[in-house]
Amino acid sequence: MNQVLIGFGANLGDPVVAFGSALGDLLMNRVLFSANPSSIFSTAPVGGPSHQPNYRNAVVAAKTPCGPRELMVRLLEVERQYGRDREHEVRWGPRLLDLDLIAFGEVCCLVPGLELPHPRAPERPFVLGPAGTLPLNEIPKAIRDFVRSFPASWPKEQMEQEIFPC
Ligand code: PH2
Ligand code: MG
Ligand code: MG
Repeated sequence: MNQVLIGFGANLGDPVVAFGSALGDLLMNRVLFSANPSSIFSTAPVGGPSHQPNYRNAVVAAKTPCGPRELMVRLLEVERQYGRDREHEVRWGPRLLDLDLIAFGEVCCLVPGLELPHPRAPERPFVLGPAGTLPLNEIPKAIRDFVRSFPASWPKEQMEQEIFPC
């Protein structure tokens, strides 16, 4: 099985409910195993339209029997099931559920529709902060050094104190 890190983000609907049920689906359908979710954080929008609501963000460290491409397809399917309509949305605009494949083991690749590790993850506090609350040995190696060197003070200021419900 492969060690992966998945980013969860949303700023429409009820993000906490969406996160919990999306992770539940991925576990029930045996896409993910041994999932370890971070807490959920409230974060100011980065990029995109200026007047969008704050996001909720979390990450989940997990194991998967899928390859990177198949996992990506499964994540996109779940986004769709939860109402995400990529054809009618603004880039980096408000969304009901965003599931980002942040890193997959030690894999580095750049092919259409799949870049690993996620190209913007190393500069995104809303990914590195939550990831920093998980044990480092559960963070895929491709992204571990970025997580290790991210300031540990960040999550304390942003923590919503919500347990990831799954
Ligand atoms: N996702 C984006 C763009 N901006 N900002 C925050 N705070 N959280 C996100 O998840 C996020 C974002 C594109 O996916
Ligand atoms: Mg995405
Ligand atoms: Mg995203």
